[in-house]
Amino acid sequence: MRVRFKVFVALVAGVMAFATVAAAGASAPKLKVRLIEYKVTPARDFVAAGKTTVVAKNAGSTEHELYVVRGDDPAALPTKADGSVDEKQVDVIGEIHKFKPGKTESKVFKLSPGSYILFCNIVQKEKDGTLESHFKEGMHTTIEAS
Ligand SMILES: [Cu+2]
Repeated sequence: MRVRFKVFVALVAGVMAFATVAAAGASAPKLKVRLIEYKVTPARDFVAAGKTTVVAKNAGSTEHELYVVRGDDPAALPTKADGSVDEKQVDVIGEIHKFKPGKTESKVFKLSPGSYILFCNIVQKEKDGTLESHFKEGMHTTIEAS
């Protein structure tokens, strides 16, 4: 009887722990973002201020990454000679590191009210030796947190 009760208590505790974890995950709303050459396409261009889980899918055929920085105009971001954004001169909120085609990566970002630019900052060397900046090719978008 006593052993059974302990097993029962352990089971209840387990279920409660699972429910807590599930609830914590559910509390950060998701924003799906699709990455292809050379576009960043979010499911919507607004989120509630606070924590957002960005779920990025690499639907392209090369590696991509996703930076989240403060700002409302991609064209106004400071760039380097190769066309990529100068990460040291912008207000970086966070980054999903580069990942392979077909994969999905997610990360929680804490966004206070305001505008944010989402972009890929990979610079690729082409076969002919030229450098190709994904940002320069148009891999960016703007979202609003309110
Ligand atoms: Cu890219």
